[in-house]
Amino acid sequence: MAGTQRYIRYILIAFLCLIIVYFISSTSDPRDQLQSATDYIKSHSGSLTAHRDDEDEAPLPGLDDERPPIPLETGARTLPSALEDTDTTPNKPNELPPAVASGERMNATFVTLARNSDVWEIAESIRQVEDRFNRKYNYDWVFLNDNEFDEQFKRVTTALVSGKTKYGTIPKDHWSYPEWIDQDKAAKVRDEMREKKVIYGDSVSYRHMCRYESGFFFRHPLMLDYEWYWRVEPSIKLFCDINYDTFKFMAENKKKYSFVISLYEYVETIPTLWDSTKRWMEKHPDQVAEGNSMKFVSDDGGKTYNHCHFWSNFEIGNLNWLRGQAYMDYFDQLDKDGGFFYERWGDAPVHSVAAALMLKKEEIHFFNDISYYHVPFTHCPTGDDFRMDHKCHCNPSENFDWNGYSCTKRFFEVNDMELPKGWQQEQH
Ligand SMILES: Nc1nc2c(ncn2[C@@H]2O[C@H](COP(=O)(O)OP(=O)(O)OP(=O)(O)O)[C@@H](O)[C@H]2O)c(=O)[nH]1
Ligand SMILES: *[C@@H]1O[C@H](CO)[C@@H](O)[C@H](O)[C@H]1NC(C)=O
Ligand SMILES: [Mg+2]
Repeated sequence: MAGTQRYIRYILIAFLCLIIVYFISSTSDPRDQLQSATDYIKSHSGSLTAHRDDEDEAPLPGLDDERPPIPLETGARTLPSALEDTDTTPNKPNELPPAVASGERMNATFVTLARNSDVWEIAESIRQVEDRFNRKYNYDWVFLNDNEFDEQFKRVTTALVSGKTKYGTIPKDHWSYPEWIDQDKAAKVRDEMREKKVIYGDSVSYRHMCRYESGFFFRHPLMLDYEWYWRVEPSIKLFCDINYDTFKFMAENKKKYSFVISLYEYVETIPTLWDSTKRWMEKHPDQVAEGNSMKFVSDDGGKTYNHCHFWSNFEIGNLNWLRGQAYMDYFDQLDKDGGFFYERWGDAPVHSVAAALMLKKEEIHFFNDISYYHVPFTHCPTGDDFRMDHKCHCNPSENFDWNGYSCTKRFFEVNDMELPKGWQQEQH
């Protein structure tokens, strides 16, 4: 009996050893394969970049032309299939993820106004902007707040931004009632707007925010170091790759202001904005540009406002224009008239009317290639080819451009621009 038991035990141990030997040999296998893939590449075309250059079409503007060769270790995974010419699914990448773009940088920064409680929503936005654009350009990012930023906000945002981050507190007098404002009158307006359910109509902080974005952010000491800005808000999305320096584009094409979405403003929030605007025009006729975009904001040659505006939660613009005499005179007129508090003027119509009247129409740019979402609207470029080429992930049926509430078609008309093919199919 005891002999048989020992015999069985020997067999079991031997079997176990066999399993262990098999296990060790099979786990070392992939390493062998990787080794041989590397050898394979070495014995073939030499480097991945050399191979890819044959296939590349004309490079996109601003893309780094001298891409560093891909290290063989990482190339090994994708290379064999590329060499054997079997297509990847669903298509071959038409370019490698570019490293940091070469060349000079513009005097530019991102800028975000936010509360500490916005940290996760702004983190989402930063990640989108970095992935689609800024990881190649590493521009700085300025954060502004009416309270001091806390450690968590700074840690999270610093970790996500590829450029330098700067944190500014807003001086009290840029975020409070000017002395000429009758605060009881302002409070009554807020009550009325609450009754009428005007969006943010009863909010004090929203009004300070709109006034700040209209007249102060570009004068913050941290912003004085820059000439160009790109405004980013919490919870936005970017849907397409941006493979060129948008700031450089603005400078080289003499643009001062830009947009991606335009629409009609709620009338209840700006009933007298145009009256104030006319007061400024009468006082400063010289500040109204020749060849401006009056037709974008007025249907009757300037008698009334048609409520069209560029949506300012996205902006790429020139800070020196905003800091200039004309814009400052315009803002001072509006601020004196009190509509930021007696009504609920938004910074979007304020920036838009200013841009439309004091810039030449060629100085305003529609960034069709910056596909963008801010609740509840999407700009998704019209045209399949464009979207594929730029690796867009927006749903074209959600494009707002040709919707009846959008003013973008009007912008095209004012500027004698041809509407893109297929716009009629997207008029939802
Ligand atoms: N520091 C600070 N930032 C604010 C305050 N209110 C709004 N903001 C910021 O100002 C910008 C605009 O505010 P939003 O709340 O996004 O206003 P909106 O875009 O009109 O509306 P929704 O995005 O639809 O809520 C965002 O970047 C906010 O983070 C505030 O009281 N303090
Ligand atoms: C950037 O622009 C600002 C504002 O025009 C200017 O004061 C500053 O000197 C510029 N910085 C550089 C490096 O050119
Ligand atoms: Mg917002």
